Order: sequence, then C-alpha cells, then structure tokens
Amino acid sequence: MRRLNSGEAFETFLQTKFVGQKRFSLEGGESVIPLLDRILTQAAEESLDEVCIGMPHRGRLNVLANLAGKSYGQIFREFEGKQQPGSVQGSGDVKYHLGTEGTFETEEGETTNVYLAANPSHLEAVNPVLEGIVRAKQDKLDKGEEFSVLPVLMHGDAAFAGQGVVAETLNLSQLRGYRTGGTIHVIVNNQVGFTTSPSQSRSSVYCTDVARMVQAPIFHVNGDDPEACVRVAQLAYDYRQAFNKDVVIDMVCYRRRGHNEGDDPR
Ligand SMILES: Cc1ncc(C[n+]2csc(CCOP(=O)(O)OP(=O)(O)O)c2C)c(N)n1
Repeated sequence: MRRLNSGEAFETFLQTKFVGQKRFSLEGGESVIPLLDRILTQAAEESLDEVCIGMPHRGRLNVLANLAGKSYGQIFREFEGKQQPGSVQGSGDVKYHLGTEGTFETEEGETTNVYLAANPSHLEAVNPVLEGIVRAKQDKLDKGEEFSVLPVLMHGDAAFAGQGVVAETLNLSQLRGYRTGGTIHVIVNNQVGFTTSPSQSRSSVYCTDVARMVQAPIFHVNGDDPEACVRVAQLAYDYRQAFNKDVVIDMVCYRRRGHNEGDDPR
C-alpha cells in the first residue's frame, strides 16, 4: 500500500510540476511498483546478493525513485535540465536511459543491492546485455548453482511480442554457457504500442506467447488488482528459486496518457 501510494504520488507530482514534459508515465500501470516491491523484498529477506533490472522507458523514473534508491532531488534536477555537464546527449532524454546502482531496504530493514542497467532507446536490446551482466556477477561470486544474483526484465506488451531479441534471449536461458538461474519477466501490458492496438501488432493471442517456446509459466494478472499482482510476484519468485527457470508475469493494465506526455491521449 505504501509503495503503491508513493508510486502514484510520484507520477501525480511530476504531472503537476513538469507539465507536458516527457516522462513516459506509468499511470494506469502503477501496480507494477508493489509487484516489484514483493520481488525485491523477498530477495532481501532471503539475502540474495543482488537484483539486476533491465527495463524500457515506461515507469523507469518511478522504479529509480521508489525501488532503486535514486533520490527524488537528483531526478527533479535532471528534469530541470541540470544533469551532468559531461552527459553525451544534450537533450533531456538521457534521464530515461541512465542506469543506477542502489540499495533496496525492506520495512524490517533487510537490504539487497539493486542494479538498473543503462539502456538505449532500442527496445529489448538490453535483455541479453542484462543477462550477460548477471552471469558475470554470478561467475565472480562463484557460488555454483546458487544463482544469487536475480535478473528481472521488464517489457512493454508490443515490444515483447515484436522484437526478435526476446526469443533469442529466451533461447539462451537454459544453456550452460549463458544461464542465469531463471529470469523474472514483467510485462507492463498497457494494451497499446505507441498508437497501435494489439490486433494490428501481433498474430498471437497473448503478447507473452513467445515465452511458451521455453515452456515458461505465464501469469496473466489484472493490473487494477494490486493484491493479485503482489501474489503473482511471490509465485513467480518462488518458481524461479525452486526451478531456476524463466517465468513471466503479464500485468494487464491501461495507459492513461499519450505515448508520452507531449502527445494527446486520443
Ligand atoms: C527496436 C525499437 N523499435 C521501435 C521503437 C520505437 N518505439 C518507441 S516506444 C514504441 C512502442 C512500445 O510499445 P510497448 O512495448 O507496448 O510499450 P509502452 O510504451 O506501451 O509501454 C515504439 C514502437 C523503439 N524505441 N525501439
């Protein structure tokens, strides 16, 4: 409840304070914040070494602020265009691409490290990069089959169905040379890709059908029911820990605004 409130308050604040500025809001899909909170809390309680997240632009600022421990001050400064002068991209767009490293803390004070990979605009390209980063971290820890670094990949519904690299990365997931002990995939399924409806962007029934190629369990959950989202997050986490295989959560929600805040939602 607390995470949901902070997630929502964060979006409302930015919408009021930085009118019309691009932020790729999470409005309509805020339940992903308590969903991720469950995964991170569980990881902290079970003393996993780290949770590594790869994600697209949508909801990124919210995840950075509410889960990855980046300060509000830093994010607002970036909104005001006062980011590092050394930044390669002069435009304010850099804020959706930057990664971070932080600490996640549970209500009881247990902690785990959180790593958010930097990503380019090219959707889903971060997937194999994140897996490689996780695999390298696991190899360095040298804990054998413990897989104590947990990869979490977030996706948009259109991108998950549309980008070939999703299938390529799933295909690597069980190979000795590449495996990372199971990735938790979270799809923020707002049922639109830019301006394209599902009926015009995929031939499969579900946006997650590509994950059936590795027989991953797929949970379809109502994003308007945060408690259900938290429950499937727990199930997905438990599945990953028990079987060390990929698992998918398809959180069906909506998008309140346009693709970004410069667009008319119509
Ligand atoms: C590889 C790639 N193709 C196209 C684009 C242009 N593009 C940016 S956002 C977007 C729609 C993505 O829709 P979805 O994955 O459902 O995420 P949403 O924005 O709805 O959260 C597209 C096509 C891109 N960024 N990367």
